[in-house]
Formats: sequence, C-alpha cells, structure tokens
Amino acid sequence: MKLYGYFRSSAAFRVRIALNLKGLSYDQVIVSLAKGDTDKPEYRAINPQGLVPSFEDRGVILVQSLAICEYLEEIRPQPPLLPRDPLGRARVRAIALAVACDIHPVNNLRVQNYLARTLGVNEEQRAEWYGHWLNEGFRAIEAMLAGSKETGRFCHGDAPTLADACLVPQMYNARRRNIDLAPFPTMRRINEACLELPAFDRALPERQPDAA
Ligand SMILES: N[C@@H](CCC(=O)N[C@@H](CS)C(=O)NCC(=O)O)C(=O)O
Repeated sequence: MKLYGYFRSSAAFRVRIALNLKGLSYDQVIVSLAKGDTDKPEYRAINPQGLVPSFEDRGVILVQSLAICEYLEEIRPQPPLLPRDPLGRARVRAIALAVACDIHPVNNLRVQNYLARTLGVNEEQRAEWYGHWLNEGFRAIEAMLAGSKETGRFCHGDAPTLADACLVPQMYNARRRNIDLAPFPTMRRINEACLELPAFDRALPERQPDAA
C-alpha cells in the first residue's frame, strides 16, 4: 500500500489516521504542495484532480480521502471506522462530511491561492474568509456533538470513527491558523481524547518524514 501525501495535508492526515487505526502498514510518497508537485504531469496522471491524497493498493490508484477510508473499512473491517447500525453510520458520515465537504474545500490551498493571485484578496481578508467558514462549520459540528446522546469519549460512542479521523485534522489546521477554539469545548475534548491514541499521534503532520 502506498499513500501519496503531504505532511500538512489534512485530507492525507485523515487517511493516515484510518490506516493507523486499522493497523495497516504503508509506504509514503511525498507530494509537496509547497513545491507545486500536484501540478506536475506525472502526478496529474495519478490524480487528475491534482489533489492529495492518492492511494495505491494492488496496483490500483484510489483518490478522495473519504473513498479511501471507506475502502480500508471494507478490506479491513476491524476495528470499525463506522458503527454497525445504519442510523449510527449516517451520523458518523454526517460529521465527517460536515468537515470534508463543507469546511475543508472552501479553505483549501487552491482556493486561497485563487483569492490571493487572481482576485487580489489581501492576507487579512483571506484570514477573515478562512475564519468565517471555519467558524460556521465548527459551530454546527459543536452543536451536533454537544446535543447528542450518541457522543461519547469520541464523536460517536467510545471508539474512534471516521468522524474523528476528519475532525482532528481540521482542528489541527484551525489551531495552525490561530482560530479561537474556546467556543467548541466538546470538539476540543474529543480532539484531546483522540490524540492520546497512538494511531492519531503517529498521523500528526510533525511526525511525517517530510515535516519541515
Ligand atoms: N476532497 C478531497 C480534498 C483533497 C484536497 O483538497 N487536498 C488538498 C490538501 S489537504 C490539496 O491537495 N490541495 C492542493 C491545492 O489546493 O492546490 C479529499 O478528501 O481527498
């Protein structure tokens, strides 16, 4: 198994967490966002979207972090990343998607670059953009978590799931951008519980071979 990723990529971070939780070993291929590797034709041949992560198993390339995580769930069901009951699965997916579909894409590097280089949006306004969409998303996730009896030590019950694998990288990213996380106590508590687990700790950006 081969993960094409970058230490700071929160989408690759999700997959590293899933691989570690499943106890799967993998090789890492560094695709540097800082050096523009995702724009190179050889990488576009692997991933036409020019995004990380990509993942290779049995000679086949998979893209999209959540599709990769669900693939891992299917080939290695234990320990599960999704609960067994359909309602629980839908809840876990909803939290994961609230991060992966509604927060992450609008704050992605290429969006930030477009704002800066094409639309001439200055740094202060870009920080405002980031904070706005992050806070919008986090307010909703905090309410989803704080208001549900399904929330336990982790986002769903007392074992980590796909929801936690999405939450932790986004929290990490928010901290890096100096977002005030005080209004999100449930998320902070869950984040801390996750980071006590070696699977999450080993997936941290600073533990990766390409960490600056
Ligand atoms: N929906 C995709 C998002 C992947 C993605 O946006 N990756 C970022 C890094 S976290 C990336 O490659 N960004 C490059 C860019 O924005 O130019 C997934 O979940 O895999």
